[in-house]
Amino acid sequence: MTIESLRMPGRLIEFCEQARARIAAAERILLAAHVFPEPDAIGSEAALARHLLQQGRQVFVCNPSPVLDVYRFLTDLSGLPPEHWVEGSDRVPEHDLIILLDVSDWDYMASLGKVLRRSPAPKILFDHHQSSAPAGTLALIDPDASATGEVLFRYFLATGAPVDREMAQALYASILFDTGSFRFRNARDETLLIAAELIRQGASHRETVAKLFENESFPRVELLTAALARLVSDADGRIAWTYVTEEMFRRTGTTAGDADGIIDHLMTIRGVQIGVLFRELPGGGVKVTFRSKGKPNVGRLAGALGGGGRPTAAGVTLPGSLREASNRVVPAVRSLVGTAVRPVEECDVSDS
Ligand SMILES: [Mn+2]
Repeated sequence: MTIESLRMPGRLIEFCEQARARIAAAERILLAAHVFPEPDAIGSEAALARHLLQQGRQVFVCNPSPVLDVYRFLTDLSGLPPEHWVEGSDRVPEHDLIILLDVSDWDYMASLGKVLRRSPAPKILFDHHQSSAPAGTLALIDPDASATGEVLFRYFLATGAPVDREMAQALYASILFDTGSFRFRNARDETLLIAAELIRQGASHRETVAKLFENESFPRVELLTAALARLVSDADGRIAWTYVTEEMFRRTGTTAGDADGIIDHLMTIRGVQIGVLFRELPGGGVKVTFRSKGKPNVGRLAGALGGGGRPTAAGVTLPGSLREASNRVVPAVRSLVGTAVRPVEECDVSDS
């Protein structure tokens, strides 16, 4: 298999033609991703921003929540001045085209989603989640792709767009992050082929690993320590779950996004099929993140709760307290791994 032999389905060719037409007709292009943007979202934004700058477009990136400092190296790759990376829904830059990355659901964009949804500008979407595109969006969704970065690379390949060293670096970070350093099952032969091509184009594997996985701040590790101190082994070891409270964020000087990655530690435990992380959100409500090693479909579970995601990685934001969220979610996870639902009292959380 060579990079030239990557599947080029008819829908990709058709998408590329229409996307190019929409981009050609737009002067000011706005890129946006989901809440708590992580390296797949940010790396995709950076690579696409750079591509659009090379096409002489004016580009802004507007995310629902801030980019964490540890991921700033990705925004630097975009070639955009820092003031072109904005957040929140208060001052959405003027635009005549919106390109959504790594998100197919307005609800997963907090208040920014409400604003962008109402915008009369045409919309394009690149995503890899098992989901359907919002109405009126020209979408390229490949649920088999490991990352949105992989979907974008195919777009660049199909349109003959040059991928420079910075774009390669940003896309490599997308893929490395969303495959868990090629550990998850979404790391297919084509993923590795694309990763190899990105290295050939100048991406550094070692540098990306160091920046993504050997770059924790002390407060983040303190938060991890607090979360692991509350770790619960459930359903005879098939479920591992824990939680982070507002108090833990305050005490360690971290924010909700700093809890990203904690769930990966739960999945390192032998016998665990599903990991669940609850995090209290500053504005109220609880973000619940699910991981599965394969068989139990947490995407369906999250969907039933009003969220979404892939079979092995999904999430939902629930209203109410941590206790209410865990009382609702833990029994549902237990039934997913085939254990009888126990009384809710047993899955209570406490801050003591
Ligand atoms: Mn992704």
